[in-house]
Amino acid sequence: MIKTKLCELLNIEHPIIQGGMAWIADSSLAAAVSNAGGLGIIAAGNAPGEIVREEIRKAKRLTDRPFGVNIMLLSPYAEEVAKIVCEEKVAVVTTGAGNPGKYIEMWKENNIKVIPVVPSVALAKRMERSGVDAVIAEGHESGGHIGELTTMALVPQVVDAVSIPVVAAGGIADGRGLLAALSLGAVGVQMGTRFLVAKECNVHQNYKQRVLSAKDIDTVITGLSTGHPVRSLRNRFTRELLNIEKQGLDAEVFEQRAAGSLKRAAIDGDIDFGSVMAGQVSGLVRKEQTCSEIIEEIVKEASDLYKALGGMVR
Ligand code: TUI
Repeated sequence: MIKTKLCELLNIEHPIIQGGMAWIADSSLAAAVSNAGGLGIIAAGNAPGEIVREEIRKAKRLTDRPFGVNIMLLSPYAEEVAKIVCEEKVAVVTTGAGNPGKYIEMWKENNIKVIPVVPSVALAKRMERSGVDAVIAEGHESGGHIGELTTMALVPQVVDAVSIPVVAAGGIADGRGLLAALSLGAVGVQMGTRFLVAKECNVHQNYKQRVLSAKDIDTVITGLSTGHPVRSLRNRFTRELLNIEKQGLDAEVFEQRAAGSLKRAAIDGDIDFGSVMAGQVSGLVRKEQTCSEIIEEIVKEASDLYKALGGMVR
């Protein structure tokens, strides 16, 4: 057993949050993670509010434990989803890809626990001043939309800069990662890639297999030149995007080419011409397991390792 402030804050058994993966993290995955004692998250992504409401209601039928909704702030529907989580009395909101400042008061008035993803110390401090409950410090190793700093460098700097709990994300997929995160001063971890291959995850089987067979060096970053860097597994689609960037074509051509690409891979299973977003830990993720097996294995690995280290350090 590993008990931290995060377990108390969110009323969960294990200090593990599932990452909010657009087009991937639905009510089935979120409820499975919550039923396994972690915090499951439904990703709103670019979905209209009513679709998200339906997923929230499905999750409530699948679990009586707390779960959360991730709001992707670049979405045209972010504002309506921000209101719907209040109407549906969701326990936790996480945010990504922007500053959620203008919604925080409304969420806190509705007793929602608010945990934004931050890529920097500056945003972590701003979020603390706005009254959030915790922050997720997400490193460059993550899949999807990424910041510049690595988890190893970012997490302890955020821990030193704020007094609220800090969750570590990016490059974490097993018990070693969980224990390392706790050593950096985090109160828990958020993991996306490991849960992407969970049995209860409805992402297309081609996507799962691509992650399961990935090597350490298979991820690549596109979009650095447009200001929206995204990490995904190298394929014909990323080669084409990088070519557009190399030719110095304008951001509009790039965005047009990228639009709909995550859905193409995650729903349609087109892993050649779609965007297979995944973290650098893809090479570490080797088997499809239930969410319960994943969480139990990680917690056991971290606590066994902690005991073994206790014998080594004098
Ligand atoms: O949000 C993510 N990961 C994502 S979102 C996503 S959907 C998407 N698809 C294509 C292009 C863009 C998004 C896929 N993966 N992770 C959390 C995260 N948030 N990473 C970095 C940030 C972040 C960046 C800047 C958070 C706040 C921020 O603030 C800037 C500001 O306005 O101060």
